[in-house]
Amino acid sequence: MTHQPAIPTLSSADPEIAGLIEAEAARQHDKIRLIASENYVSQAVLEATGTVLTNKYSEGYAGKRYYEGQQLIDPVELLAIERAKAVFGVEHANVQPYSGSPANLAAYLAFAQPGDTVLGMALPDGGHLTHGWSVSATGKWFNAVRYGVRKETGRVDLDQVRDLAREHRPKLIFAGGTAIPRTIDFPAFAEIAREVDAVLVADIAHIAGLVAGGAHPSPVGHAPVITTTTHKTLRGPRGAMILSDAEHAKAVDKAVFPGLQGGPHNHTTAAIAVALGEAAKPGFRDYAHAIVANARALAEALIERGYDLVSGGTDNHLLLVDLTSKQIGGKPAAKALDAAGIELNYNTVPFDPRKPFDPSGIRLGTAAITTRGLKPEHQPLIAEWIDRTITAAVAEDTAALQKISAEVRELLSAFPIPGYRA
Ligand code: DSN
Repeated sequence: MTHQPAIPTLSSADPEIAGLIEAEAARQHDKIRLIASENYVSQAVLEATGTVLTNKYSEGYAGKRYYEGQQLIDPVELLAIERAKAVFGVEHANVQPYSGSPANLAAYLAFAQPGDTVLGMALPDGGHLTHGWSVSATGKWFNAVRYGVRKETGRVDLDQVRDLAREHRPKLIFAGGTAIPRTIDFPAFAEIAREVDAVLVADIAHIAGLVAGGAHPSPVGHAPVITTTTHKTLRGPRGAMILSDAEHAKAVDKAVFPGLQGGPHNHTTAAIAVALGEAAKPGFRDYAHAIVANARALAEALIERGYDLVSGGTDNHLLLVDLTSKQIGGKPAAKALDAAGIELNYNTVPFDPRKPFDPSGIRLGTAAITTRGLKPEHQPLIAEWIDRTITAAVAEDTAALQKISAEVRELLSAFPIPGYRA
């Protein structure tokens, strides 16, 4: 049982850390990973992240660096850029943001001034902290106005977006978020942004792989600026990109460096290039559509068992379940599910009467289980395990959780993951 690629040198040099890494690889293998923002990267992506590229400083951009010795780093970054442009069909790509939050901060720095008004989705309704939520720097340094979802439908209230945009004339409008189970209407957002002369930023962190694989409409041609992480449905390393049209390219690059960041993480850039190479292959389209098919099947199976899904279902990789009718909070449910071998996160639901640290819901996603090879026919069993776990948690039956985790491990033993050899 070993981590892949194997880590023999680390095991003898630092057995304590190596032991934790080995145990984490086994844990990732033994659990059903339903965290909507996680995935399993390929062995090739894993190998690229563990290379000598981590030794190199490369502040600047290809051909204009502040350190010598970029003969091989420039082509790595240029390959990542060219692949990003080809996969998403955009005019410009910056592959240097360290992660999603810095990528979004760069959009503020590029197109707004502190104190300016910005419009983003409220965090409890499915937005992201960096879309202007109060505890984030973006909510403290900008005048953030927030839209949400309609109570009756659980879907983004575009009338509210339009009304707020007309009233507050934001400099930036964010479309996208972290807990949106439905298709994002980029053309409608674009029309609103055009009317009030705002820059529309599409944050596609969650759906980037679906967009790349044609399983969600693309924001290209609607949002001039697109931010995304690279490690969710896109199945790359932990990192981010900003994609844009030619008009906004210079401001984006200046905001990332020197505006916000120092040297790019070249090992990550290489791994992003590898992941984008994978996303360009025809099989990735099948993968993206399979993610959605699995999510739909899981949604149907949960609804059949009496679970309330925000918006009544899903169009993408993500399900948001309101557990109010099951007499359990999201947090105890998530903890019980983890004990039963099913890994997900507790989450607020729109109009949640409970607090964010003890909310009413759980969030599920199917990107990782699809990478593993699980299919729609497995989803009724996963829904059954979830239901049995919730029932056991309410009854405080810990023995039942252990039994479920053994059943989970048995199923998963037939579905290996990259990164671990059982
Ligand atoms: N933490 C990410 C997620 O889980 O959706 C967003 O930043």
